[in-house]
Amino acid sequence: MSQPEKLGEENLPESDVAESEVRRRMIKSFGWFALAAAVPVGVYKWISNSPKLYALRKPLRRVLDVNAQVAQAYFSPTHLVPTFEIEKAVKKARVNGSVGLKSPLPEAWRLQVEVPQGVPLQLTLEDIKALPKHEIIYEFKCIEGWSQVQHWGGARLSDFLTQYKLGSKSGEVPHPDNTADLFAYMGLETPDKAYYVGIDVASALHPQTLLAYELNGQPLSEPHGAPLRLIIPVKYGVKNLKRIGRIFFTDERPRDYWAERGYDYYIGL
Ligand SMILES: Nc1nc2c(c(=O)[nH]1)N[C@H]1C(S)=C(S)[C@@H](COP(=O)(O)O)O[C@H]1N2
Ligand SMILES: [Mo]
Repeated sequence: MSQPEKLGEENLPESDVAESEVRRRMIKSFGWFALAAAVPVGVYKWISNSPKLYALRKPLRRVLDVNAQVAQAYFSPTHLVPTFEIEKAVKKARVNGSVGLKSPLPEAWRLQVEVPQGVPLQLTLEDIKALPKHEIIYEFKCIEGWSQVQHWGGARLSDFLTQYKLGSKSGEVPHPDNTADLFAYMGLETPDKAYYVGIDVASALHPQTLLAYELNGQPLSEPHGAPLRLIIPVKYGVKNLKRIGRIFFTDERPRDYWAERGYDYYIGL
Protein backbone atom coordinates (compact mmCIF):
# COMPACT_ATOMS: atom_id res chain seq x y z
CA MET A 1 0.00 0.00 0.00
CA SER A 2 1.20 3.49 -0.69
CA GLN A 3 2.25 5.76 2.12
CA PRO A 4 1.28 9.31 1.17
CA GLU A 5 3.53 10.96 3.73
CA LYS A 6 6.52 9.43 1.98
CA LEU A 7 5.67 10.64 -1.50
CA GLY A 8 7.65 13.86 -1.32
CA GLU A 9 9.89 15.04 -4.11
CA GLU A 10 12.84 13.43 -2.35
CA ASN A 11 11.39 10.04 -3.25
CA LEU A 12 11.44 10.68 -6.97
CA PRO A 13 14.38 9.05 -8.73
CA GLU A 14 17.20 11.51 -8.16
CA SER A 15 18.30 11.68 -11.78
CA ASP A 16 14.80 12.57 -13.03
CA VAL A 17 14.58 15.62 -10.82
CA ALA A 18 18.11 16.73 -11.54
CA GLU A 19 17.81 16.10 -15.25
CA SER A 20 14.66 18.09 -15.79
CA GLU A 21 15.98 20.94 -13.69
CA VAL A 22 19.33 21.04 -15.46
CA ARG A 23 17.61 20.82 -18.86
CA ARG A 24 15.28 23.64 -17.97
CA ARG A 25 18.20 25.81 -16.99
CA MET A 26 20.14 24.83 -20.06
CA ILE A 27 17.36 25.66 -22.47
CA LYS A 28 17.01 28.97 -20.70
CA SER A 29 20.67 29.85 -20.95
CA PHE A 30 21.79 28.22 -24.18
CA GLY A 31 18.77 27.26 -26.24
CA TRP A 32 18.16 23.98 -28.01
CA PHE A 33 21.68 23.64 -29.28
CA ALA A 34 22.96 23.13 -25.78
CA LEU A 35 20.21 20.70 -25.02
CA ALA A 36 21.08 18.61 -28.05
CA ALA A 37 24.73 18.75 -27.11
CA ALA A 38 23.98 17.71 -23.57
CA VAL A 39 21.72 14.72 -24.03
CA PRO A 40 24.27 11.95 -24.45
CA VAL A 41 26.02 11.97 -21.11
CA GLY A 42 28.04 9.00 -22.32
CA VAL A 43 29.47 11.27 -24.96
CA TYR A 44 30.34 13.83 -22.32
CA LYS A 45 32.18 11.17 -20.33
CA TRP A 46 33.95 10.09 -23.46
CA ILE A 47 34.98 13.64 -24.27
CA SER A 48 36.10 14.32 -20.74
CA ASN A 49 38.24 11.21 -20.83
CA SER A 50 40.08 12.47 -23.90
CA PRO A 51 42.85 14.52 -22.33
CA LYS A 52 43.54 16.69 -25.38
CA LEU A 53 39.97 17.85 -25.53
CA TYR A 54 40.32 19.54 -22.16
CA ALA A 55 42.15 22.40 -23.76
CA LEU A 56 39.07 23.79 -25.44
CA ARG A 57 38.10 27.21 -26.64
CA LYS A 58 35.56 29.21 -24.71
CA PRO A 59 32.19 28.53 -26.49
CA LEU A 60 32.51 24.75 -26.41
CA ARG A 61 34.04 25.06 -22.97
CA ARG A 62 30.82 26.75 -21.79
CA VAL A 63 28.62 24.01 -23.18
CA LEU A 64 30.87 21.44 -21.53
CA ASP A 65 30.65 23.29 -18.23
CA VAL A 66 26.90 22.92 -18.35
CA ASN A 67 27.38 19.29 -19.26
CA ALA A 68 29.59 18.95 -16.22
CA GLN A 69 26.56 19.94 -14.15
CA VAL A 70 24.57 17.27 -15.95
CA ALA A 71 27.30 14.76 -15.19
CA GLN A 72 27.24 15.84 -11.58
CA ALA A 73 23.53 15.24 -11.45
CA TYR A 74 23.85 11.82 -13.07
CA PHE A 75 26.87 10.33 -11.37
CA SER A 76 26.57 9.89 -7.67
CA PRO A 77 29.51 11.42 -5.84
CA THR A 78 29.49 8.41 -3.56
CA HIS A 79 30.34 5.80 -6.19
CA LEU A 80 33.71 4.26 -5.40
CA VAL A 81 36.62 4.32 -7.81
CA PRO A 82 38.18 0.90 -8.49
CA THR A 83 41.00 -0.14 -6.18
CA PHE A 84 43.91 -2.52 -6.80
CA GLU A 85 46.12 -5.07 -5.09
CA ILE A 86 49.24 -3.55 -3.56
CA GLU A 87 51.49 -5.34 -6.08
CA LYS A 88 49.97 -3.24 -8.84
CA ALA A 89 51.16 0.05 -7.32
CA VAL A 90 54.17 1.68 -8.98
CA LYS A 91 57.31 1.73 -6.84
CA LYS A 92 58.22 5.23 -7.92
CA ALA A 93 55.28 7.53 -8.45
CA ARG A 94 55.67 10.21 -11.06
CA VAL A 95 56.09 13.81 -9.89
CA ASN A 96 54.07 16.38 -11.77
CA GLY A 97 53.54 20.08 -11.11
CA SER A 98 55.39 22.23 -8.59
CA VAL A 99 53.31 25.39 -8.46
CA GLY A 100 53.23 26.56 -4.85
CA LEU A 101 56.14 24.30 -3.87
CA LYS A 102 58.97 26.56 -4.91
CA SER A 103 59.38 28.47 -1.67
CA PRO A 104 60.95 26.49 1.20
CA LEU A 105 58.44 24.50 3.23
CA PRO A 106 57.56 26.68 6.25
CA GLU A 107 59.51 25.35 9.24
CA ALA A 108 56.59 25.46 11.62
CA TRP A 109 54.05 24.18 9.11
CA ARG A 110 50.48 24.18 10.32
CA LEU A 111 47.25 23.30 8.56
CA GLN A 112 45.24 26.49 8.83
CA VAL A 113 41.50 25.90 8.81
CA GLU A 114 39.09 28.82 8.56
CA VAL A 115 36.05 28.42 10.77
CA PRO A 116 32.99 30.63 10.23
CA GLN A 117 32.85 33.29 12.96
CA GLY A 118 35.83 31.93 14.79
CA VAL A 119 39.57 31.87 15.22
CA PRO A 120 41.22 29.74 12.51
CA LEU A 121 42.43 26.33 13.66
CA GLN A 122 46.19 25.78 13.44
CA LEU A 123 46.71 22.03 13.27
CA THR A 124 49.87 19.96 13.30
CA LEU A 125 50.55 16.84 11.29
CA GLU A 126 50.21 14.91 14.55
CA ASP A 127 46.63 16.16 14.81
CA ILE A 128 45.91 14.67 11.38
CA LYS A 129 47.73 11.43 12.21
CA ALA A 130 45.59 11.09 15.34
CA LEU A 131 42.66 10.26 13.04
CA PRO A 132 42.24 6.69 11.75
CA LYS A 133 44.65 5.94 8.93
CA HIS A 134 43.32 4.72 5.59
CA GLU A 135 45.19 3.52 2.54
CA ILE A 136 44.09 3.47 -1.04
CA ILE A 137 45.61 1.94 -4.15
CA TYR A 138 43.95 3.37 -7.25
CA GLU A 139 44.65 4.74 -10.68
CA PHE A 140 45.75 8.35 -10.37
CA LYS A 141 44.91 10.20 -13.59
CA CYS A 142 46.40 13.38 -14.96
CA ILE A 143 44.67 15.41 -17.66
CA GLU A 144 47.94 15.43 -19.56
CA GLY A 145 47.13 11.86 -20.51
CA TRP A 146 49.11 9.67 -18.13
CA SER A 147 47.89 7.53 -15.27
CA GLN A 148 49.51 5.31 -12.65
CA VAL A 149 48.32 2.93 -9.98
CA GLN A 150 49.56 4.58 -6.80
CA HIS A 151 49.42 3.76 -3.10
CA TRP A 152 48.52 6.59 -0.73
CA GLY A 153 47.89 6.76 3.00
CA GLY A 154 46.36 9.32 5.32
CA ALA A 155 43.24 10.39 7.15
CA ARG A 156 39.84 10.45 5.51
CA LEU A 157 38.91 14.04 4.83
CA SER A 158 35.37 13.15 5.95
CA ASP A 159 36.71 11.92 9.32
CA PHE A 160 38.64 15.16 9.68
CA LEU A 161 35.58 17.28 8.86
CA THR A 162 33.50 15.21 11.26
CA GLN A 163 36.04 15.42 14.07
CA TYR A 164 36.39 19.20 13.79
CA LYS A 165 32.75 19.85 12.76
CA LEU A 166 33.74 21.58 9.53
CA GLY A 167 31.91 22.19 6.28
CA SER A 168 28.51 22.70 7.88
CA LYS A 169 26.80 26.03 8.42
CA SER A 170 25.44 25.01 11.80
CA GLY A 171 28.92 24.15 13.09
CA GLU A 172 27.65 20.64 13.72
CA VAL A 173 28.98 17.41 12.22
CA PRO A 174 28.55 17.72 8.42
CA HIS A 175 26.18 15.19 6.93
CA PRO A 176 26.25 14.45 3.17
CA ASP A 177 22.44 14.20 3.02
CA ASN A 178 21.82 17.47 4.83
CA THR A 179 22.80 19.62 1.86
CA ALA A 180 20.99 22.70 3.22
CA ASP A 181 23.45 22.76 6.12
CA LEU A 182 26.57 22.20 4.00
CA PHE A 183 28.70 24.84 2.39
CA ALA A 184 28.81 24.13 -1.34
CA TYR A 185 32.60 24.17 -1.63
CA MET A 186 35.84 23.63 0.14
CA GLY A 187 38.81 25.72 -0.98
CA LEU A 188 42.43 24.69 -0.52
CA GLU A 189 45.65 26.56 -1.16
CA THR A 190 49.37 26.17 -0.71
CA PRO A 191 51.08 28.20 2.07
CA ASP A 192 52.32 30.71 -0.53
CA LYS A 193 48.85 30.77 -2.20
CA ALA A 194 50.40 30.13 -5.62
CA TYR A 195 48.34 26.95 -6.25
CA TYR A 196 44.73 26.73 -5.23
CA VAL A 197 41.71 24.55 -5.92
CA GLY A 198 38.01 24.38 -5.17
CA ILE A 199 36.21 21.10 -4.46
CA ASP A 200 32.48 20.51 -4.31
CA VAL A 201 31.66 19.42 -0.77
CA ALA A 202 30.09 16.12 -1.90
CA SER A 203 33.46 15.10 -3.33
CA ALA A 204 35.23 16.37 -0.20
CA LEU A 205 33.05 14.08 1.91
CA HIS A 206 33.59 11.12 -0.43
CA PRO A 207 34.89 8.14 1.57
CA GLN A 208 37.97 7.72 -0.66
CA THR A 209 39.12 11.33 -0.31
CA LEU A 210 42.20 11.57 1.92
CA LEU A 211 44.37 14.12 3.65
CA ALA A 212 47.43 12.14 2.63
CA TYR A 213 50.76 12.08 4.44
CA GLU A 214 52.17 8.82 3.03
CA LEU A 215 53.07 7.44 -0.38
CA ASN A 216 54.02 3.74 -0.56
CA GLY A 217 54.00 3.61 3.23
CA GLN A 218 56.62 6.38 3.53
CA PRO A 219 56.19 10.01 4.59
CA LEU A 220 55.50 12.23 1.58
CA SER A 221 58.53 13.74 -0.11
CA GLU A 222 58.44 17.48 -0.79
CA PRO A 223 57.86 17.08 -4.55
CA HIS A 224 54.82 14.88 -3.78
CA GLY A 225 53.40 17.48 -1.41
CA ALA A 226 54.90 17.07 2.08
CA PRO A 227 53.79 17.29 4.74
CA LEU A 228 50.12 16.97 3.73
CA ARG A 229 48.29 16.85 0.41
CA LEU A 230 44.86 16.13 -0.91
CA ILE A 231 44.20 12.75 -2.55
CA ILE A 232 40.81 12.88 -4.17
CA PRO A 233 40.36 9.80 -6.37
CA VAL A 234 37.05 10.97 -7.90
CA LYS A 235 38.91 13.88 -9.51
CA TYR A 236 41.77 14.28 -11.94
CA GLY A 237 45.27 15.07 -10.67
CA VAL A 238 44.88 18.85 -10.87
CA LYS A 239 42.56 18.86 -7.85
CA ASN A 240 44.98 16.81 -5.71
CA LEU A 241 46.64 19.85 -4.16
CA LYS A 242 50.10 19.26 -2.73
CA ARG A 243 51.46 21.00 0.39
CA ILE A 244 48.16 22.18 1.84
CA GLY A 245 48.49 25.47 3.71
CA ARG A 246 44.95 26.64 4.28
CA ILE A 247 41.45 25.30 3.80
CA PHE A 248 38.12 27.10 3.99
CA PHE A 249 34.42 26.57 3.25
CA THR A 250 32.16 28.74 1.15
CA ASP A 251 29.06 28.82 -1.03
CA GLU A 252 30.89 30.79 -3.70
CA ARG A 253 32.98 28.76 -6.08
CA PRO A 254 36.57 29.19 -4.85
CA ARG A 255 39.16 30.24 -7.41
CA ASP A 256 40.85 27.29 -9.03
CA TYR A 257 44.25 27.37 -10.69
CA TRP A 258 43.52 25.15 -13.69
CA ALA A 259 39.88 26.17 -14.07
CA GLU A 260 41.21 29.71 -14.55
CA ARG A 261 43.32 28.28 -17.36
CA GLY A 262 40.39 26.77 -19.22
CA TYR A 263 39.93 23.32 -17.71
CA ASP A 264 36.63 21.98 -16.43
CA TYR A 265 35.99 23.12 -12.85
CA TYR A 266 34.55 19.84 -11.56
CA ILE A 267 36.89 17.65 -13.59
CA GLY A 268 35.55 14.40 -12.15
CA LEU A 269 36.11 10.88 -13.38
N1 LIG B 1 50.76 22.55 -5.06
C1 LIG B 1 50.55 21.88 -6.21
N2 LIG B 1 49.76 20.80 -6.22
C2 LIG B 1 49.55 20.13 -7.37
C3 LIG B 1 50.12 20.55 -8.60
C4 LIG B 1 50.96 21.70 -8.56
O1 LIG B 1 51.52 22.17 -9.58
N3 LIG B 1 51.16 22.34 -7.35
N4 LIG B 1 49.89 19.85 -9.76
C5 LIG B 1 48.73 18.96 -9.80
C6 LIG B 1 48.77 18.01 -10.90
S1 LIG B 1 48.43 18.60 -12.44
C7 LIG B 1 48.98 16.67 -10.71
S2 LIG B 1 48.86 15.56 -11.99
C8 LIG B 1 49.33 16.14 -9.39
C9 LIG B 1 50.60 15.33 -9.46
O2 LIG B 1 50.95 14.83 -8.19
P1 LIG B 1 52.32 14.10 -8.01
O3 LIG B 1 53.42 15.07 -8.31
O4 LIG B 1 52.37 13.57 -6.62
O5 LIG B 1 52.34 12.99 -9.04
O6 LIG B 1 49.50 17.17 -8.43
C10 LIG B 1 48.56 18.20 -8.50
N5 LIG B 1 48.74 19.04 -7.35
MO1 LIG C 1 48.03 16.78 -13.72
